[in-house]
Amino acid sequence: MDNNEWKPSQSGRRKQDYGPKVNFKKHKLKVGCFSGLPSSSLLLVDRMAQYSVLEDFLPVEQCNLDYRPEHGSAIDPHFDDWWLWGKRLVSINLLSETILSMTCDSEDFLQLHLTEMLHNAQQNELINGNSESIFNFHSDTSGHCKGQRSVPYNEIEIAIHVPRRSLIVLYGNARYKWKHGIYRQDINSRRICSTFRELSEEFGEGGKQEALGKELLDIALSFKGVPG
Ligand SMILES: O=C(O)CCC(=O)C(=O)O
Repeated sequence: MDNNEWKPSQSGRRKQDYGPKVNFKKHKLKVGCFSGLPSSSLLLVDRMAQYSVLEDFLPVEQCNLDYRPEHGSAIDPHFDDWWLWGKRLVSINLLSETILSMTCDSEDFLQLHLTEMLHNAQQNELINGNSESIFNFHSDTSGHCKGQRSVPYNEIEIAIHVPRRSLIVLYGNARYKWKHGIYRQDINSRRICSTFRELSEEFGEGGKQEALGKELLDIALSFKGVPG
């Protein structure tokens, strides 16, 4: 990757983009000078298909992001575009580990159920008497102690440890309900992330823009790309 140019991006990141030309605000998409994903990704994309969740995953875009602690690199919590990109976002995490932070703006409540481990911790706290109870305890009809707590989604942050050289797929609620982001304090040394994106249904079989979708896929999967 370092043999190709890195372009400055937002929040202290640099990027290399292999993908079509897009105007997200106007919902306009064209081939532009897109020449395909890079040849180095052929093996990666092949390997992805070995996982059932990615069996039919056909990316039309690869975006490489370069994060460095000395540049304060980060990415604010966000959703990836819903009009253009499809149901799965696939990222490969390179050079160093990080934490992917997931947050949700919903004012609904999530019902948390006490696990055995939390139960034990709670018992310790009760015995030592040094912490306030965070769960409401009650006994069910069989006399077992149960703990539950309702928490607004917007007060929850899920920290996902992302090891070096791992692949993560965001789909379902992780794609459409929860935002994802990376805080600058979670970049401890240079980190590169390659994100692969597929097209949405509008560009698939039977969709309004099927022909453009097919043209883009043919280019992407020729693996002859140079960064745009
Ligand atoms: O660096 C990452 O793991 C996340 C990248 C990301 O969220 C994006 O490119 O939209």
